[in-house]
Amino acid sequence: MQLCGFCSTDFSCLCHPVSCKTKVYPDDLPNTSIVIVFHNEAWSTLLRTVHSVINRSPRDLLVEIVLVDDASERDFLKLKLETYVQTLEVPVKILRMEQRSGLIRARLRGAAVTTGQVITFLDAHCECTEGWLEALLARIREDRRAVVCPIIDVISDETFEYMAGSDMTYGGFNWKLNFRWYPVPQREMDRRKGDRTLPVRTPTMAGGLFSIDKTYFEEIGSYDPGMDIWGGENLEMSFRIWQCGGSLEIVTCSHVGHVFRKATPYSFPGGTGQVINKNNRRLAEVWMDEFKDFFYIISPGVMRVDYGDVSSRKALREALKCKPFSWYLENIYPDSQIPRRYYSLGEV
Ligand code: LR7
Ligand code: MN
Repeated sequence: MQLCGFCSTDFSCLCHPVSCKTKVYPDDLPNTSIVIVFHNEAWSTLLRTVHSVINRSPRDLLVEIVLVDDASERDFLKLKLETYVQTLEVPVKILRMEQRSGLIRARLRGAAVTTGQVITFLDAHCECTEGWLEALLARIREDRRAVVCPIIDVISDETFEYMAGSDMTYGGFNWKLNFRWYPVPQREMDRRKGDRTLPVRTPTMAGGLFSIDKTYFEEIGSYDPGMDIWGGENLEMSFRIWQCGGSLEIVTCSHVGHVFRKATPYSFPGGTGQVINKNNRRLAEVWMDEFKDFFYIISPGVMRVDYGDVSSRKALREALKCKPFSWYLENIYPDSQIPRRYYSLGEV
């Protein structure tokens, strides 16, 4: 049952399943560092993110906030930002990439300096709600190999108003390797015996907002540092977590808002298509086995893109003794549009 209380300014009264509000979490939750990477972010949205983290997280669970500036060109993100964060009651570290590297390598840099037990990644234009953090950390306390995402609520990019997201969608992808939201299938409702406060096992994540045990993040191969700028890292990590023995979940009692923008506000050095295709090829080559052919047939142009050297990622897969992609499709994403068994590919 859902209870959608009346509310005006207090974000704790979003549309939660009733028992999220009455949940009691253990006293000994792991603590976390927050990593936020940004390139040319607006002052207001960046600070809305930082202040909501500080105001809506229990102080003892919050070790620090790590801001990684991916070579922004806006003046106010330099000295002005450094001076401002010194006034905050939580330690804030600011790191600067020497050159534009993209969100993947910027997150790796941020993660490397964290000292918390858990790393929590956020985009630079978010708003955390009351209780967001406890729910995520409690699940990691139960199982350090659970990688957990909040429900992502929608912040309008025109009015900046806050709208609750749904607990009935989860992450998938299509043959072009685009991340997409799909309805949570019946099997997942059955597994949770109708209790919508239990985490939803999701085949993929959107990528920007999640918590992961720090040592597990390192063990499971953090990120592919060969990926540039934007895109693909979310599917790469999703496949890797599932295929290598972890689980990826949406914790429905945790809500974080995100500004969904209609257009990308920054440039893609090298060209948007080129960058995304390269990242996608890297993940297809390493994780998708023969199923990569579906991607190549749907997007033949991708074959011309040079994806560099993936031997160290293949070695990682070997070392972690990860399962094949067919296992993932059968067990984690049986509702995928990709046929799990086929005789031949191509046109008749
Ligand atoms: O070159 C760059 N350097 C950066 O530091 C490009 C981006 N960034 C920063 C940027 O300032 C932002 O803070 O990286 C963060 C993410 O970039 P966005 O906000 O432009 O990405 P997005 O919200 O459009 O895209 C989603 O998919 C991305 C794929 O690479 C990342 O995983 C994003 O984190 C991810 N965002 C979310 O999951 C929020 C929910 C959106 C959905 C669905
Ligand atoms: Mn974003």
